[in-house]
Amino acid sequence: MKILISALFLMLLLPVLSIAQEANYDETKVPEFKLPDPLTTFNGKKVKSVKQWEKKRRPELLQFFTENVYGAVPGELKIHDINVVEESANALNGKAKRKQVTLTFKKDAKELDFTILMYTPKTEEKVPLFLGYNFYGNHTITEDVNVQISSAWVRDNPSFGIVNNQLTEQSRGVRTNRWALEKIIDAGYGLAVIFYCEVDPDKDDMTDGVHPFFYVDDQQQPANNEWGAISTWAWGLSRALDYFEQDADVDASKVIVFGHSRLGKTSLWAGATDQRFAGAISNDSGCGGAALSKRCFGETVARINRSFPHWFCGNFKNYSNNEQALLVDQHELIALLAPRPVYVASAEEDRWADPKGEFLSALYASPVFELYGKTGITQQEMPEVNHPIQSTVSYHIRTGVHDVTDYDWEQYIRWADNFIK
Ligand code: GTR
Repeated sequence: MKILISALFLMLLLPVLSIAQEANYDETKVPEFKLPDPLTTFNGKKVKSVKQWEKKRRPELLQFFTENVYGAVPGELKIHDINVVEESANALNGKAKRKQVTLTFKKDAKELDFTILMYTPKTEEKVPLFLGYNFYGNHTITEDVNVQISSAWVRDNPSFGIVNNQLTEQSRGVRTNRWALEKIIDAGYGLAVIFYCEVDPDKDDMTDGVHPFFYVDDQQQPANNEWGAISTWAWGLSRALDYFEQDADVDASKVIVFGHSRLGKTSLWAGATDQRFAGAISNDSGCGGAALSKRCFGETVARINRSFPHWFCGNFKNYSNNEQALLVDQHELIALLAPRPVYVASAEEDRWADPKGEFLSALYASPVFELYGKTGITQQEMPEVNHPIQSTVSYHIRTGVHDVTDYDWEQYIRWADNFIK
């Protein structure tokens, strides 16, 4: 009887134990792993020139990430309508111009639109611009009452006044702390933001957002190699860039794609898939973003696939508890940005995102940047906290938690001044 009870107890406990194993915080439990060399092709040939990288290695890496990690965009969908819904030459106490631009997409009876909120410095010249998604609607990044409240689905957050998946006036300005808007404008940059759920709601439902635009017959979800949510969000950023190419205020050759956390995974993938982006910033992007998967530290592939089954493509599930079988790791995602500047940032207390794994990714991506004559990360050891390393590949770890702070933005601006502006 005793044995039976213990066996039963163990059976009940097993799922809990395996969940615990999916998040490791012990450096001694990091498995031995061999990272693929970004400059050796899948069939073992050394890449010695930019030409070999661009003709052979880059395409095969991009294809692997596309088919096995984020998923392919199944077709083309161009902007159908551009509608400037509101603008002002005198926003932010006379400091900036503001524009709210809705992009509409149509196919058969389907229609989708999302709105870009942009602030640009008051100048006649076209300006470089940071572009990024926000988590709770454009009106949350500023107290500016002229910013419209989105009606898209959003996860409830009663402390922000988000109830029944609807945004309300109460959520205005609740995320100003994450967007150093005045600093950005004062430094001569524009800032453009989009509410990510307008492109694809962040839930495990592949019948909403932009996904169904490409379904054939009664298809309900993407094929295993087709796009998860991160790919749809990256797609949306590229469509915003299509728009900037015709906007009089923006220098479309100097658009830096920025993102925090899941949206940092997205900014890296957007930068990798769309070489028009001048640079990319990953703020605390962690697993499936800048952090190496094979270290299995903090959040793991198994854990992220279980908590967020809709973020990656179906094929990525093959690597849950099987990271060592991946033919790539995330340093090669960063390498896909080369030779464009890329910034990887971590936070000391954000162990879930594995700061060390994020640093190592930036370090091991660097040889590809060096092939182009650019400077990557040249030191093997992580820098001290609040001591950024800035070059074409940049990295910092700051004090504090998983968040975006003024400190982060100050570093991004300084880096953009030197490597993009
Ligand atoms: C967490 C997730 C992380 C990160 C974060 C976020 O729950 O495990 O990978 O993406 O969410 O986006 O806020």
